[in-house]
Amino acid sequence: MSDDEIILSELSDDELVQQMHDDLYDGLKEEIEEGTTILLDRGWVPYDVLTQALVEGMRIVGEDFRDGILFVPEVLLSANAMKSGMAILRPLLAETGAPKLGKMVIGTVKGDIHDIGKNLVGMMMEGAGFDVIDIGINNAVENYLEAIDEHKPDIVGMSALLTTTMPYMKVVIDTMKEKGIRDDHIVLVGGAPLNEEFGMAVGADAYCRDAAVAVETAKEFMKRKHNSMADAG
Ligand code: B1M
Repeated sequence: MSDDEIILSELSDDELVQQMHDDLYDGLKEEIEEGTTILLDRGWVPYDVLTQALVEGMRIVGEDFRDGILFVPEVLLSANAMKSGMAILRPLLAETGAPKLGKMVIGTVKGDIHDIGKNLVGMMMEGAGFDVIDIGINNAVENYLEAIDEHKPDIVGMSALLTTTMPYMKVVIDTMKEKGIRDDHIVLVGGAPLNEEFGMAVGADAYCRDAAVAVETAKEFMKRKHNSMADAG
């Protein structure tokens, strides 16, 4: 061991979180796993580890990617490190024993391979009591239709991280309309380049800024759905 090697377990919480931002930036998978475990052992709730250590670290990576300081291969390493931290948190976030609230099919749209945000939304939805069917990345409309047909979800979720792929959400929603199934499902959309106005313009039920908002929005729409079913009955 070199003299200047950092022992993660000897850092204070604040120092460790800062170090995890650096380690995520450097794509250090094992260090991210270790940091995640240390914070949990210190009594941090999984959601705080996720948002303060991992998501914030990825935000910093995103800035330097945008500014041309980091490039795809480096960002891929950061993404892999982030995913390994998320893998530790997933069972903790997903198995809360919450009563079943409904079913969601979620996927990233055609042309887009970003999946960290989608995975995070899926994890948080599971934790809130939704069954989540994740159809992965780069989904053509046919994939959504097949999954809808097979799983009969209450909610269809779409993710897009690129300005070039987000318009594809409209293709999916328009096709659902053509097939006469649009109103059978709650359609939620999300991803960094989207906003409320875009969500409305493509015909979604709601735009969700982040995973926590996705959970709250899904719960709210499920409540409305149950109320309208009760009124109809
Ligand atoms: Co990409 N990339 N990338 N990238 N990448 C962005 C999106 C970019 C903003 C970076 C930048 O320039 N600042 C930029 C897009 C610019 C634009 O379109 N305006 C960009 C680009 C340009 C590209 C490539 C074109 C680069 C190239 O090849 N030259 C290429 C495209 C590949 C493709 O998809 N066809 C590309 C590739 C990659 C990697 C493969 C290296 C990697 C992806 C790895 C992976 O996902 N497995 C990657 C990454 C990691 C990023 C950044 C840095 C981080 C994205 C991320 O994971 N964020 C990103 C920069 C940024 O977003 N600021 C960037 C963390 C995650 C937790 O946040 O995904 O926003 P996010 O999810 C949030 C919310 O948005 C929301 O909730 C989530 C959690 O709170 N949400 C939903 C997301 N989906 C939802 C769905 C819902 C609800 C809420 O459904 C109901």
